[in-house]
Amino acid sequence: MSARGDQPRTPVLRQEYRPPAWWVDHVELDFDLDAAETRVISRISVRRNPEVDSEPLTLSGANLDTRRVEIDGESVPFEERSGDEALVVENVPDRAVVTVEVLIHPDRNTALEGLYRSGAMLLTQCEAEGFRKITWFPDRPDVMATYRVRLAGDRQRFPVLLSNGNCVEDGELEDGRHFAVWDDPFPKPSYLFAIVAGELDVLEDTFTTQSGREVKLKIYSEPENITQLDHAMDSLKRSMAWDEERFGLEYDLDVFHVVATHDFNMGAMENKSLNIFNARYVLADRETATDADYEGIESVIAHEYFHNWTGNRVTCRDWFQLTLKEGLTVYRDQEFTSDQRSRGVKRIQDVSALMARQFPEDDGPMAHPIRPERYVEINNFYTATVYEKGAQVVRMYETLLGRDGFRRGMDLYFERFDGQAVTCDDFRRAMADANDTDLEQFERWYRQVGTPTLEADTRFDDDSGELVLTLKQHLSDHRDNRNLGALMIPVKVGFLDADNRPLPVTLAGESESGPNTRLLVLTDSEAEFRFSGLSADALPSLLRDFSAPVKLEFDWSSRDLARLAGFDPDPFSRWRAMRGLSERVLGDWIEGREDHDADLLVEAWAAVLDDSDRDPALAAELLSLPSEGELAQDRSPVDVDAIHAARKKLVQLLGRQLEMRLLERFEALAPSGDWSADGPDAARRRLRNVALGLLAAGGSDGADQLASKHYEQADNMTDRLAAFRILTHNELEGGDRALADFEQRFADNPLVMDKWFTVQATRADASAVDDVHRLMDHSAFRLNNPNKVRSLIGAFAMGNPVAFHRADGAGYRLVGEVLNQLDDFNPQVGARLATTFNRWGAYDDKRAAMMKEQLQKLADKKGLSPHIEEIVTAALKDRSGG
Ligand code: B3K
Ligand code: ZN
Repeated sequence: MSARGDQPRTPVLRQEYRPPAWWVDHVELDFDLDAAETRVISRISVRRNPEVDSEPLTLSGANLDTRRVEIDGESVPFEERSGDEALVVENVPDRAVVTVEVLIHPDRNTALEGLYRSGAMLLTQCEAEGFRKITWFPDRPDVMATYRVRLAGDRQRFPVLLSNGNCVEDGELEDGRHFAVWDDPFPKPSYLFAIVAGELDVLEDTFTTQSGREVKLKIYSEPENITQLDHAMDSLKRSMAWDEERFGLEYDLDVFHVVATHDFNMGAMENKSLNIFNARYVLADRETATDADYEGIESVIAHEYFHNWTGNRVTCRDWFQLTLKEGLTVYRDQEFTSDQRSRGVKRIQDVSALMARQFPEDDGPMAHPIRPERYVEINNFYTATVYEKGAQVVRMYETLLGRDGFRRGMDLYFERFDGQAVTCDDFRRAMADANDTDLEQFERWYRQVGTPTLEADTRFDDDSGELVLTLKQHLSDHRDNRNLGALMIPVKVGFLDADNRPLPVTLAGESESGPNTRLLVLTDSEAEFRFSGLSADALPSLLRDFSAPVKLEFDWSSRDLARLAGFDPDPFSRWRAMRGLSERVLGDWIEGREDHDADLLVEAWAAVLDDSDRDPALAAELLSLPSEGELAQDRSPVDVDAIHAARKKLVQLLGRQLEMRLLERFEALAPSGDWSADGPDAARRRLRNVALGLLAAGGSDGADQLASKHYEQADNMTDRLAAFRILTHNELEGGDRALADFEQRFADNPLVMDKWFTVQATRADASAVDDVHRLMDHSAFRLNNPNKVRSLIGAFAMGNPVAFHRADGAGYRLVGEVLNQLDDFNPQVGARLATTFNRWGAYDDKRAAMMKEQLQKLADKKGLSPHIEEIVTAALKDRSGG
């Protein structure tokens, strides 16, 4: 046996996938739990894979203090070296039980990966490669095994002992200790393994599946938060019912656990039957959670639950296939929310989030396909591209095959692959085979990099009397796109007549008139579509419902955008037209041109306000402006101050010109009955707060009193937070009072204090840098808590361009310094934050140089983590500014 030491970091390549030389059929784990030092004994039943060339058994491990290695009970000598990442065990018989004993140190685990401590609780996070921090193992997703886990620990400190599957035994031990044995009959990859130990309270309920089995549902939190679990429980039950109804998918074990923790690197984790959640996606009550929090909880609970089938029962063969489970599961949670709430509004929110977060990735130094070709650190690829763009790609199957066709594909996918680790190609073939159709060309969506452009043009052919639509597609100029060929792009189109009524869309040559929205499929780099029965002035509405993740280019007049914004039957198209119009006004101002469209925009907003009773949630979406970050996206060089000034001017203009209407809305939308978290009530609150925000920005007389009163009388967090933000961001009279009151009211609630930090970090003023510095010393702030880092530093770097890009570089230095520290103890969270320097090359020379300096400092740091190294190296190589 030998052990290999530190390997240079070379990228892993998708094309180099090889099946494992050894399978693991069964895993037995024995934990002797203690925060300072936990003893782990693993017995893994290995079996040589006859289908690949013989290789010694190679196990992955990190930071393990190895005490013993045995093959079939015979101890084998091993070399102990710190930093070892591979343990190569020679001469293992074709079938054997390998026993390993290691010591690990949860208390010292600041990266929050593997077994770590959060408050008094011990818990695990294994995806993607955290299991190797618990024991030596072939820690890759195509190695699937059944697990039996024995947990032992002090009964007082760890009254609750949980792992995956069913509890098959528990009991007392000597010295005040106790134990529990958990058995998970479903084979799973190691990344889905989990344990939790601690003093937790539980909310219990049951769900009866469609086949009549009763499932115990248990949601755990610290005892003081036990009253805040009802919404999560309700969301879970609705998710379970929805998955049966929509996809025929039933839960498969007798118990389902959710555990909330305050120290978590991301949102939540779908460990088999033991989902672990960031507390912010579990805990809610009226006083402390906003309507957006309620919706977030509902969708993350659903997402992790849905992973039980899309991710756990059918999992990924290798990490390049991540979008197989993530894109699909995001698509499923989006559908769930659409069915529970408003489909049109949800679509707008999802697409606008995609444009705000994923489009910049596609444009930046780390641009990658939804199925990446290479990675250094896989944790850097849990991106908006893999998740959100991946979900759009899944949605295109549904668009192309229809809802029933998509369901047939899903059914076949589970029929073929239940219990297996598979690929995106397997999924695509199931979709194709179930529908007896060819989806070979569709595969290119998994390989293309960047956001494709769809160029559209219309003309009227006088000879034939047909309206002709030309569509052309372009891929971005990336080396991986060379020789890829054309994509298969579903494009939903419609037309409005001169009175803004929808017209039937009939292709030339068809005898019957077509539907009002028509699906065209572009399969060549350019194609022409001819329509009959449309006059030359029919107004095209293109890419309805955002039927493909592309950038659409079409030369609408501002007047036409206003018409679409007001009358298109597709809510998404209305939103995009309204965005187009505001971007035009803002673009003119940013570039110092005179505008021609501001009046048109005011008129369009007035119309939305007048009509807002019908659908207040949609109205609130329509009355939104692109953020400063989004306005910076396609600009180079980015003029931070001009963008800020233009946006501010527009908000003021809208606030002033619409003052009477906004006041009327604010009064009319006042709550009439008891508070409820339901969609319609939340929508009214939302629109009301939009109105108040505009009034304040417009400098309306009395806006400060109105906002202060709104703050003081709020009986829920949505209104209180909105009022606090409006007071602070507009520097209104009463702002200081609200700031102090909010802090004092919620000092004991870390999730609400996160909001308090964010409001201050995002005040668009150069002095916010100093506030952030000061707040880092606040007693509620901890740099070793990811939620705190995100709510203060992340919010500052990503949501406050004016201060982050402060001319003297103070914003950059602050983030650079934080990154330097995070690199030492939580590189995963650090790497995310490091992407805020990605577009350094798009700024003026002075700013570019200062941002680059921060990147270079990190790059030069001795012992820099591979996580941050991968991000900064890519950023430094990229001078284009994206
Ligand atoms: N699968 C996890 C994410 C794991 C992230 C690892 N760095 C949560 C989710 O997507 O549901
Ligand atoms: Zn997921």
